[in-house]
Amino acid sequence: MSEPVQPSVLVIVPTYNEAPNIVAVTARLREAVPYADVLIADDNSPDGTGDLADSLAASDSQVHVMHRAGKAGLGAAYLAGFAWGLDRGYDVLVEMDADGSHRPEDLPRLLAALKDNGGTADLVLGSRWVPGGAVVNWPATRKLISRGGTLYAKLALGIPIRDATGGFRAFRADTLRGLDMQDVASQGYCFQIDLAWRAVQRGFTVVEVPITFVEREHGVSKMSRGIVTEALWRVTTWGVAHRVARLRRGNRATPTPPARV
Ligand SMILES: Nc1nc2c(ncn2[C@@H]2O[C@H](COP(=O)(O)OP(=O)(O)OP(=O)(O)O)[C@@H](O)[C@H]2O)c(=O)[nH]1
Ligand SMILES: [Mg+2]
Repeated sequence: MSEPVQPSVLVIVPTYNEAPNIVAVTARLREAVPYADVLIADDNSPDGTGDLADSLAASDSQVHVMHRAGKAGLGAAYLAGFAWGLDRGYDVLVEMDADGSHRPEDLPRLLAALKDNGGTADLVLGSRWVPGGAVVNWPATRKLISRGGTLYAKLALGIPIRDATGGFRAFRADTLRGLDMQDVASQGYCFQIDLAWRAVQRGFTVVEVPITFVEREHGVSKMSRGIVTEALWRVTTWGVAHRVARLRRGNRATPTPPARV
């Protein structure tokens, strides 16, 4: 029997002011999964991240750089990165932060869970909140926001996912094509919830693989109150719309049962 063909993988790393991190994280990534290509999607970082990315690309043909005009949010950078990768025919597209929170050394386990590699998943989520998952160096408030955010998404949308806001993920190209992303407007954490929710709604198999998330050591977080508010607002809106649609469908399909006394 012939050996299975290795899928082509593109790891998209969005950056905004990640000069202290981008060189080391790219080196770790190239070592952890040497056959994967890397696309650094930089939003014209004032700290020179884009120049560092260019120098990495100059010495490594598997590293690519997308220079974007200015800070437009994580979601927009990923959408542009996905389009770049799908145009070039990659089989698998990966999301990974540049700040070291997502350990490149965990990526082989994420990739192994995909259908392309004999696993079952159309989409793999690196998960902090499944057995074996962990968070290192997070204050209690961050844990609360992350767990609370996922719990809220679970209750509002009914998605069976333990870590809906994480951003270390591997998508099959077919999965991404099936998500109808042209109307995705979400930006921060909400972008991650949005994509996971679309995948579940469309019947894709979503698998969570435990990861250890390490709080950034260098640089500044882009987390803001606005990002949390956006997630709360959008998830609530989707949850209400989803329930209304279900009620309408239910009312059409089955007659109302007689009231029990
Ligand atoms: N291209 C681009 N990348 C961004 C933007 N905002 C954040 N990023 C990148 O997205 C990744 C995640 O952002 P972080 O600032 O680490 O946000 P976070 O992980 O939610 O927050 P921390 O846990 O505090 O690090 C990092 O690689 C950032 O550089 C943006 O507007 N444009
Ligand atoms: Mg981070």
